[in-house]
Amino acid sequence: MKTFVLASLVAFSSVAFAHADHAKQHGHAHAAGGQDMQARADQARLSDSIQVSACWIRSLPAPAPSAGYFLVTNNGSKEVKLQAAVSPVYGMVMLHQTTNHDGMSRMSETHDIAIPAGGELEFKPGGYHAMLEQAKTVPAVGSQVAMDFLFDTGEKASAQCEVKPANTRAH
Ligand SMILES: [Cu+2]
Repeated sequence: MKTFVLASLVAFSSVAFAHADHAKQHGHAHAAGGQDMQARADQARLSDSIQVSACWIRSLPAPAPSAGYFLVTNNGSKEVKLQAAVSPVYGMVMLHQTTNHDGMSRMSETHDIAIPAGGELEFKPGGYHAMLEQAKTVPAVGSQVAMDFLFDTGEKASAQCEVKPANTRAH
């Protein structure tokens, strides 16, 4: 697992730079996985009980990756785990978590993020997010990007994510 250490007060551009480094180091290995995930998403059944809503993307100019934020709602009677996300616009999507320790912000790849039965989990700046890399086209601010979310139940949820400018801090 790769982790990043960032001073919490660094400018936003430095955060973008760290992401770009990450893409350079790991882009190839994850790209094949991205295609597999897309195939899995195409075949997965749309869930009746899991929804993804309020999805938006903080769009950064390439080669820096963009970040996706959204709300996962689990109306089912069992805990579910989010395993992966895919989008036709990005060659690679990873699930990341940002944590803070002693004034340092770290970002690491994460898997199997649990959403409790009857509960919800918000992916938001400073916490969980989807890291969107290898943009095939640069989506215009204000446009919508489709994303599919894969769960350990074998089901998926779909969302349309609004593209917002790089300086967007929250919803
Ligand atoms: Cu990230």
